[in-house]
Amino acid sequence: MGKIDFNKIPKFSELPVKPGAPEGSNWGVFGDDDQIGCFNFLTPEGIVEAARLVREGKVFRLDNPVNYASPPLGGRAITRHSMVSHENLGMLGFDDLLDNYNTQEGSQWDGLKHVGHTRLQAFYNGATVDDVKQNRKLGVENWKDRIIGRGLLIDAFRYCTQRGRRIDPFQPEKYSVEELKGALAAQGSQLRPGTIVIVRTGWMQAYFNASPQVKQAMGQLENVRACGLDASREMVEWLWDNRVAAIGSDTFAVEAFPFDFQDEGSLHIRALPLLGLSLGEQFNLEELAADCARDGRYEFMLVSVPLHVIGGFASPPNAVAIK
Ligand code: UVW
Repeated sequence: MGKIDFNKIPKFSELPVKPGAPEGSNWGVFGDDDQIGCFNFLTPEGIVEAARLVREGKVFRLDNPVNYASPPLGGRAITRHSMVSHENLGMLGFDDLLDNYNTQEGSQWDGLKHVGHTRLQAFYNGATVDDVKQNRKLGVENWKDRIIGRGLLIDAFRYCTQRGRRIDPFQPEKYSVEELKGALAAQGSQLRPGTIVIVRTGWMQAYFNASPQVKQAMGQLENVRACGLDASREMVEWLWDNRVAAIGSDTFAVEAFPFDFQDEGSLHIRALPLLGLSLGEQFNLEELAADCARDGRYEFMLVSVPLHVIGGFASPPNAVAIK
């Protein structure tokens, strides 16, 4: 894919552009060999623009520490951190060992290999199950230097609760496109092509304040309850037509959970295999959101450097917002 001309990217209503591609898919838009999907919207020019948003040198880490959720949500493995000593070599030196580490144990970007289209048995851009299992396509190594650009926080929780909506983050309550637009307008923020959108739903704050019993229960997938984005066609149309590069959030699955894993209307299916739009989950947005509310500036430079794992299915974001 050469230099991107945003004006030539088809609208959602014009998709699909490739004969035989599924409805609601952008397969082929970035080329038949493309492996990064909507991260194509992040460009060198966009990085330069994003760098201009750095004015005070304030840095906010967006991922939680490994093992922040104890136990990890939904049955994912517990990472065992131990030490390797080099004292036997006459050196006062140590290494880490991380055993049993699941790249989705906590804060994470869902990679484009993470979820495919079950009925079609296909992943983004038509990659096959074998392509994915044999590490031929769509691994997170394709993102190794791609997730840098303009970030924009949409504090949907703040906006909605200030207007009187009572939200229980531990219920599968949904934020609509209209509410996201309302929050943007209230913040004075604008979506621009090539933005990494980060939505604060209030879930992470609720988790931090939850009792040990509630946290223990959410170690099992059947007990996880989480608010999130409405997974409607209108939502993905809005994201695509605004050339959103990725959508992160402070909730469990970006979309409200539970959702039916077979449901082709879920955001996991509409976004990952059909649009190559990565979902960022369990981000910690609390300090960033407080700062944005304080200074009224909701945009920043976002730098996220995923693990450089060939064939990886997902990655912790290793992300910072810089203002
Ligand atoms: C789920 O829906 C289980 O979310 P994830 O993307 O973490 O698999």
